[in-house]
Amino acid sequence: MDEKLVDIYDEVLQRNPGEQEFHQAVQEVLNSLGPVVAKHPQYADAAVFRRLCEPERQIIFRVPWVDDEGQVQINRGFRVEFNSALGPYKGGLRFHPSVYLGIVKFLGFEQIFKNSLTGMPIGGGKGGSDFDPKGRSDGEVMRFCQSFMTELYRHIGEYTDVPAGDIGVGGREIGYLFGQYKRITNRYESGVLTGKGLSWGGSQVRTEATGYGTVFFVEEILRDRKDSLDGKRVVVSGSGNVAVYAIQKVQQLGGTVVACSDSSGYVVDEAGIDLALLRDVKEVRRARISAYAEERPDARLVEGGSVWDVPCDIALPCATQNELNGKDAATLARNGCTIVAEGANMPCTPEAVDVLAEAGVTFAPGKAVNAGGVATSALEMQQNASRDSWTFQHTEDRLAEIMRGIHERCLTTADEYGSPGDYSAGANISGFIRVADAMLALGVV
Ligand code: NDP
Ligand code: 2IT
Repeated sequence: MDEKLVDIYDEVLQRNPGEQEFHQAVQEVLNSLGPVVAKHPQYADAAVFRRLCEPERQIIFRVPWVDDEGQVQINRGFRVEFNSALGPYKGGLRFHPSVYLGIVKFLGFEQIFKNSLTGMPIGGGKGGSDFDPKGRSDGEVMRFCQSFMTELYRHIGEYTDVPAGDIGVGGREIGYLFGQYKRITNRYESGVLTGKGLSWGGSQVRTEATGYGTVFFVEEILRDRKDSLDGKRVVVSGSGNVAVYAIQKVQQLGGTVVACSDSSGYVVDEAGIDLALLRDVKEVRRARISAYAEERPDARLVEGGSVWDVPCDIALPCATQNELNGKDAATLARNGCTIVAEGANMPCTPEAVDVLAEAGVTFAPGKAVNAGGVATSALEMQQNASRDSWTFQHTEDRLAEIMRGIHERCLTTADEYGSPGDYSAGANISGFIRVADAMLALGVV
């Protein structure tokens, strides 16, 4: 890491004790920015690096609600409004028992650079709660969402902060959140949340966007090698929103997804994942991945172990942070995998990234690969602002064009700053420069 940046990183460690994921995300970005410090002293002079590491605003609140047994439950809610130089804060809400300030800050920090990289007018933020939706009834989820929004509503708005989904937050939760926002404010302010349903202000393709965008990015990597997805063996981790639509797009483009997972284990299905069955198990029944194996005689369920043990040409981690470690990376490389593209946020550990680089496996980071989700959220905001709605085809074409642009920007910037072919350097530097220039223009605020 550049000398000037080492001091900043040390300060981040001191000021944010115990927030391991946040430290990891900051370190990864600062590691890439050495050539920028050398080339553009104006950023350090205006303390842009230090300002970027300190969220503009952090909100932590109590979320009380009553469960189906009549018991009062207490969760903790978060919204970290990280940087608004490029537009209103934008980023998802995560409901998962592991959520604490360090996870929300890592995600909010990543979101600044990801959103910048899309070229769209959106700042970076993230929120969520340690609420665990697993095993909760619709009524419990609704009451939780209503209580969460009863505090959050005062901090958000179409020109202020625009949340969306993430782990544990999909169409059902966005519906309950929007309903409560509308009730409290007495405003049908469509642009306050994205990921809405199609009949009440949502955009075509938003549901599919992160998974589709991930695969569009991989297609671009392959196109550069004069190759395509046709006939490729792909392993996807997770079986949630991002995973399901990544699987669908790989299949549409002629690849075969031979394995996917959830937190209880993974399934191997050499004939290719049956997407209709997977969606029924995960989206309709909200069941465990074992239910898939029970209904597909040729599929094999593995509980424990790592989905990355399954040999593949392309690996798409689409579940959660730090789910692919150095050992997994070595296994993938040994089995002939040539591309690891992050559908999730920071799923590869730093050791995994190093191992992949040494083995010559192409690594594409989440802030570039999964940016199609938030980019399509920005398209949803555009449609809401103009009270328009576009067709599926038009919106998917826009998404594909945005992903091509991000891929191109990563490679051009990596070249320009002396790391040809390094997608991480390209994404971090390109994302940084756009937001840093805006911060310089807006003064010390
Ligand atoms: P979902 O809640 O729809 O699915 C999450 C999937 O990951 C589930 O299969 C879940 O398994 C698994 N998972 C979650 N946490 C863990 C864990 N701690 N250990 C093992 N498996 C886990 O979330 P999304 O698909 O929306 O999000 C997946 C990833 O993609 C996240 O990193 C998210 O930040 C990122 N992302 C999402 C975007 C979006 O538009 N939704 C946009 C950009 C990035 P189980 O059901 O067993 O918990
Ligand atoms: O990590 C992400 O980019 C998301 N969860 C999507 C954010 C959004 O505002 O659509």
